[in-house]
Amino acid sequence: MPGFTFNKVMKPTKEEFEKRLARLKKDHEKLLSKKNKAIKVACNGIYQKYKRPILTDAHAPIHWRYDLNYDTNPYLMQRIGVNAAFNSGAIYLDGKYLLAVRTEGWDRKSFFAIAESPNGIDNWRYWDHPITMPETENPETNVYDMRLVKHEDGWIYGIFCSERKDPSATKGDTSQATASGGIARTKDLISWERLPDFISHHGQQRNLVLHPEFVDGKYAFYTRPQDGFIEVGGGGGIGWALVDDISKAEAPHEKIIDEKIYHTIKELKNGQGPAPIKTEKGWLHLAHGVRGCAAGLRYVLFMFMTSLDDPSKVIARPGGHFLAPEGEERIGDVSNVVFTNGWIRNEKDEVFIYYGSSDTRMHVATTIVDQLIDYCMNTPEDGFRSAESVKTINKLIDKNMGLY
Ligand code: M1P
Repeated sequence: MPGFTFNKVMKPTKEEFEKRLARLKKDHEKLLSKKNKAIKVACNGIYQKYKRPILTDAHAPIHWRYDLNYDTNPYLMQRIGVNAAFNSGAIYLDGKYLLAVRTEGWDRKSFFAIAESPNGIDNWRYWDHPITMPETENPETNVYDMRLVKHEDGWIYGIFCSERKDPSATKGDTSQATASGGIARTKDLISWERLPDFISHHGQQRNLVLHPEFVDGKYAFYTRPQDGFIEVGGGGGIGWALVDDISKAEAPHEKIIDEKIYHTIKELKNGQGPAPIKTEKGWLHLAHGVRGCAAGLRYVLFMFMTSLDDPSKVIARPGGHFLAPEGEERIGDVSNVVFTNGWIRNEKDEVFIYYGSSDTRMHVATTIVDQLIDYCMNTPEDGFRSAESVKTINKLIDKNMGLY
């Protein structure tokens, strides 16, 4: 801690311990209560980014990390470390903005913890305990990226990735893993009922998302088949599957609704972000797209809109990225990544987009529903070739002639 050192050779006295603890608490409170301000310059007019991340490793409560008893921890050292706070599910309940934060420890394991803010932007405070998520009979090694969905059946669902070492990995392969869609439900975000994992016939299931309404009397899921043998769109992408019984969720059929495409921001992978937001013009979707480059993978966010009559039918596809990593966001444990699995629309139709940057910290960007609809319906589509991009720009320039 800057500006404070213990006596170099002696065990700290109780008084020194108390002094250091008081300083630790003061600094932590200062961090938690700091106001976050919108970035005024270089605004794209679509949303507002903010100066500071909303959550970092340092926001984790002191009592999660330090043994606060002088007798058992006289040096007041951290016993448990938090490495990162990112990719959070989000929900608006009783006027409170709540995040199910992917909290990653020094041991690389992620877990979920609820953080609460009065305004959705700053003053985030974790609840006393992280979520104790029940396990299935086949316990996973790691859980992450929860989508919180208030479903019309009355439950709040937490849909997340449940990862295990692949039992078919060859001896000595310590990396090969399986990823399934974990499903749990709750009424209060404290007590959770775990349901069996989602069964897909198309391999790994990260980025599984539950649609908030029944469709033809069934539960509808956005899936993530990335293999080449899916019916539509060959190369995989964001899928769609209907399920009769969520307590035995199995999808024999998945159809692609948003495919991966060569030389786009989603050339390598794409995945649904949070559950879509219903508007009078259609469902607003936020997703992530991944492409490869010399620096590694680049993750950006993009949007699309689907029909109210059929949420699996895309009606608007704005081209290119909606939100990309900038400045500090570009740097972290896994650099050049923005990822989202949570957003909130409040009663004033304001939208709070929560996104993780570089698998390290959490941010918010704010906008309104009307602007997101406008963005989806009026942003030109990707023409897939440079010549088409120039045609699109020229069209706008011609329209603007005499106006600048
Ligand atoms: O490291 C970047 C992201 O990688 C995974 O996302 P995807 O399966 O779409 O590639 C996830 O582990 C995600 O949490 C992470 O941010």
